[in-house]
Formats: sequence, C-alpha cells, structure tokens
Amino acid sequence: MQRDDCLFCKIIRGEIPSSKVYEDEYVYAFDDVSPQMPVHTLIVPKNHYDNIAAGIPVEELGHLFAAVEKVADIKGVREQGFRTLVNTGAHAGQTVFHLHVHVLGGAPMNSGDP
Ligand code: IU
Repeated sequence: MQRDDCLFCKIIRGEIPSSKVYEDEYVYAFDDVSPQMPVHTLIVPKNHYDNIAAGIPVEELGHLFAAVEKVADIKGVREQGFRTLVNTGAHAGQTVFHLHVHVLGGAPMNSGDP
C-alpha cells in the first residue's frame, strides 16, 4: 500500500522525478538528491512503512536488504566496501517517513561520516 501524500511514494509512482538505480517487484532505488558521499543511493520498499519499526513483514524486509547487494554492484562499490544506514525516528534524525536504506560509498569513510 502506498500513501498519496508521501514523497517517496510519489517517487515510486513516477510523480516526482528521480535518478533510478534499480527496481524490482518489491523495491525502488534512486540516488539521494543531496549525496553525502560519491555514492549515495536510497532503497525503499514499494509498500509504505514509516520506518523499520512500523511493522514491515519479514519477507518484504528480506527483499529490501537483498537489494543492497544489487545496488552495490550497479554503483560499483561492492569490492571496495560501502555503508548501509537506516534512520528510525526523531533521535536518529529521520527526515523522510517512508522506510529507506542508505547505501553510501565511493571513498573511505571515518567514524564521523554519515
Ligand atoms: P533520513 O534517513 O530520513 O535522514 O534521510 C532522508 C534522505 O532523503 C536524505 O538523505 C535526503 O537527502 C533524501 N531526500 C531525497 O533524496 N529526495 C528528496 O526529495 C528529499 C530527501 I525532501
């Protein structure tokens, strides 16, 4: 299920343009509009969940994280390594309330990096 008023649901539906990286039956991946690293891609489930603590079924969660490997391949960061990040709620600084996995890489990262 998607939401009419959700930014990432609109991106999935193509109502807002995005730089698509990967898509399958369960997920949509696109480059972050404000990249924090040379590679910064977001992977979102096509169904709307506010975050990872909002009841996503384990099967959909599996598809979401299976897409990480595909995105890492497509973006060419699989061999060097990359960071995956999921912000949940206010204390983590989540700003868009549609579950998303950040895939960050393309340069060495320090502990203070995103
Ligand atoms: P966060 O985990 O909720 O903090 O991350 C939200 C991300 O969504 C953040 O990196 C933004 O740059 C990104 N983003 C985007 O790619 N396109 C948009 O239109 C908006 C935010 I608003």
